[in-house]
Amino acid sequence: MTDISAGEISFTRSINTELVAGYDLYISLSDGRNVVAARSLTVLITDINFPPSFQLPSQNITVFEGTHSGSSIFQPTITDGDLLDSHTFSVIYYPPEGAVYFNVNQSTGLITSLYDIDYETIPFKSFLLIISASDSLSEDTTNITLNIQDINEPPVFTKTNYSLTPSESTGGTALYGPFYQYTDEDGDAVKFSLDCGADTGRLDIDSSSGLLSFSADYDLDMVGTASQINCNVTISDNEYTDMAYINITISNDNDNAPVFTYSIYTFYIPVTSNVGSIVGQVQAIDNDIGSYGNIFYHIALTDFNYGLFHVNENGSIFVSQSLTQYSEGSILNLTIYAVDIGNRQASTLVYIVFLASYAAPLTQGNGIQFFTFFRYSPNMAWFVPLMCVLFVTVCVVTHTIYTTNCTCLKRVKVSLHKRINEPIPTTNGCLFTYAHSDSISPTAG
Ligand SMILES: [Ca+2]
Ligand SMILES: [Ca+2]
Ligand SMILES: [Ca+2]
Ligand SMILES: [Ca+2]
Repeated sequence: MTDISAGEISFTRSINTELVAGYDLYISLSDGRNVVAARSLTVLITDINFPPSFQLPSQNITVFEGTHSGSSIFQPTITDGDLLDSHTFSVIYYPPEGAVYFNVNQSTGLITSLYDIDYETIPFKSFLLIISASDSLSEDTTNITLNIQDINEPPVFTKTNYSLTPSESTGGTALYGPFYQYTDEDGDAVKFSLDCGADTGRLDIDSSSGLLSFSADYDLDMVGTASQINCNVTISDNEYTDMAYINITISNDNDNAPVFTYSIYTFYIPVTSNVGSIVGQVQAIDNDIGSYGNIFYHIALTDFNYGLFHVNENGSIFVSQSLTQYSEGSILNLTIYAVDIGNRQASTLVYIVFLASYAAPLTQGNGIQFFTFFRYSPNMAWFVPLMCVLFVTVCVVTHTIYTTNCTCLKRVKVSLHKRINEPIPTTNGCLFTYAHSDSISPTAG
């Protein structure tokens, strides 16, 4: 623009950011009536400022999870024709929370992290940074989008030693544990697997929960069954694994009730058995190892014959009261119980048969007691009367012979004074010869 009266030429605006190297000015002069032809004036502008310029107007940058605080993320590239120009960078964040996590260096434009980047906890997965660079005369901007990239992190046991104390049990029984403590930052579902060495087949593991169960009957009462199993348990997110240790101590359970060797016992004793004498012995077996296998015998209080007998700790039955009120051949019965300390029990029936005469009691219950000739009641029924009949018969015969001989002697004495030297026939055929003396001697007739 010119000053119309003086013809002075001046700037109408700043040429600090002028990018045109020169202008031709065409100047004409007028007195109000005539105008002379215009002359040109060329104005050259020196030392033009070249503005800064980002290489790309926008870029997408991946920021991996796990990037540590202070790490360099991205350096935007800027060009400036004025090689000596320095630039100042500024940034606007979208969302504004980006300022918490990222920084743009004012002098260099370098983007760095201000935080350990954790995909799972960072509230936004993408940030837009509008970065401006200025050489104090001009500026340029670029849009940098930072995308947070998840990475898989390994599952980790936060507790690595576990112990379980299940009782022996049947196959399929859950052990209700262990209650694992582990993390997977990604929230991945982990899979469990188990290695118990030679005992691996004894346990099943639920691959999703890690809970254990017996794969088959686990019976500590079987000889050679271990009461301790040590296992490694592994979790996997399909890429990474971690391991923990399980110590399993199986405790003995009272899983066996006593069982009597025989369901019925029969013992034979005389009614004259003394108090305290043994009747016989019953026996039960409990397959549990340890104290659960200990057996106690007793006769129920409600048993009709309770009080007549008692049973000791090894199953031997004894007479507690006089039994003479019972008749020979009669039978009493008892119910004897075998109980373990867990109150599991069994019972057996005992018949006590009263013999007519004493026979040594059998101390071992063999269930069926085999009879001897004298123990078998029917034998006694005919044997005793037969003996009586034989005895009477012998007595009668002896008596008859004796009395016959005496009769002969009496008759001889009576006739002695009447008949001398005359043979005397006897009723049973005996013949006496009278001698001249007083003596008499019988002869066979
Ligand atoms: Ca993971
Ligand atoms: Ca992750
Ligand atoms: Ca038992
Ligand atoms: Ca047991």
